[in-house]
Amino acid sequence: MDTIAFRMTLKPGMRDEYRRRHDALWPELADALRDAGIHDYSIFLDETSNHLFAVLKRPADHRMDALPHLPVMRRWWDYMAELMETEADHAPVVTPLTPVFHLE
Ligand code: RM4
Repeated sequence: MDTIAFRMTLKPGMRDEYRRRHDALWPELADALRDAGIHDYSIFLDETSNHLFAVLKRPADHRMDALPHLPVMRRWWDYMAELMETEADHAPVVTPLTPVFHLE
């Protein structure tokens, strides 16, 4: 099992709406994320920079690469695009984070 982390960016003033939408995460999207092998998925906001730090666990045989091709993922990214910095196709701008420390 791997833990990975990545950074995304929230647009200014969108914290409450971002949280509200994730509190009401579509069950169909939660199923798709779990089917891809994701679990223990958390997102933290740095309110000084608007950076979102996402951390999740996944097995070696995860299927996260398929997520951008799923209609439910594309619908979610379209829905979230007004709140987040995105690529032209509405996928969030993602910066992978390098692990530098871990304490069991
Ligand atoms: C985030 C972003 C990510 C997604 C989570 C559930 O705002 O869209 O891609 O995995 O929501």
